[in-house]
Amino acid sequence: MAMRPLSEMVEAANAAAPAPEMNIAVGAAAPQYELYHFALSLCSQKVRATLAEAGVSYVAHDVNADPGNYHPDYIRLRLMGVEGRGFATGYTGRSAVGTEGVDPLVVPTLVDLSQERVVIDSRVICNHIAQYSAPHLVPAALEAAISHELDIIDGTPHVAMLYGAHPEHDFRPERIRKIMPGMHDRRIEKLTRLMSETADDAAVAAAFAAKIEKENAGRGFVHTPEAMRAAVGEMVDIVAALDARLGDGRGWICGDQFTLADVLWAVSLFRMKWIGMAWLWAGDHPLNATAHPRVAAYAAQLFERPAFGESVIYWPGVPRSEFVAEYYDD
Ligand SMILES: N[C@@H](CCC(=O)N[C@@H](CS)C(=O)NCC(=O)O)C(=O)O
Repeated sequence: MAMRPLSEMVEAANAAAPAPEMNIAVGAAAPQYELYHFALSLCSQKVRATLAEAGVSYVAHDVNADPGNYHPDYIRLRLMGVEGRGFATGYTGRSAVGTEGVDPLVVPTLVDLSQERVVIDSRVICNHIAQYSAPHLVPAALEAAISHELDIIDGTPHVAMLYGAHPEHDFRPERIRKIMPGMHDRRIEKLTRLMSETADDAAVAAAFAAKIEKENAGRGFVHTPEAMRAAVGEMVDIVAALDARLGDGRGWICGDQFTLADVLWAVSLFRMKWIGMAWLWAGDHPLNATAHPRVAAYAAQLFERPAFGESVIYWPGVPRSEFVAEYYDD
């Protein structure tokens, strides 16, 4: 089959956005990128925060108003960014492409309009933005240190924290505790229906099949108490180790310069707070007794950044949780 031009595929994906009233043009200049994202998605937040720190103009399309509800035109566009990497079919509670594979039915997806290129995976996307729009976020001398931090952030089991409960202490926001039971089953049902409707496109059908396999594995993971306990234990260790690295009095995580690693730590730490895990650094909790004041101070400094506020905390459609109520007046 002849390849359609990218501009046509972008147009089709844009027309398929389920909530066009949530399309947002950011910045006054001509857009450099089109971003397909979801307000609450952690990986989307990483990209929006990087774009905000880079100060570039782009158009954001919220494609995932109803998780599991992916339009074939969005999937076709995303598949152009896969570049031979294998699909993720297992589940470890994290979403790093490097270790898990590519999930063809997720956000974020970035289109670089001048390069006519589709870029997927938040880590690759953020590096792409920094390389072409904000080189100060990845200074050459700090490249290895930044990459090490990105490995840690990407390997943090945030997905497990959202979809699964610790068997003894479900610390998550009330609304999350209410909606998550049965979520994997509902998604599998919806995905199976969508797959049957797109059986004539083998590439899209293969994407649905991989996603269904991954959702099945996810259901198994969150219902395995030892897996959930271990994932929470990993979170505790990650924050303790972050506190230790901050121990030499450095201003930012890679030294005295604010970098991409700080942008992404901001998103990761805010998610921990949002989900009800600020005790990871406050301590005095049945799952973590130890306070980590350096992480507390680092997080506070990151959350105050205007670019972070506009792209994450106050981005339209980001639901509030009782654990971040202090950021909102009403
Ligand atoms: N490694 C990918 C992972 C993407 C990913 O897992 N996205 C999640 C949100 S952070 C998602 O879209 N979940 C919704 C779904 O599975 O339908 C990235 O960083 O972009």
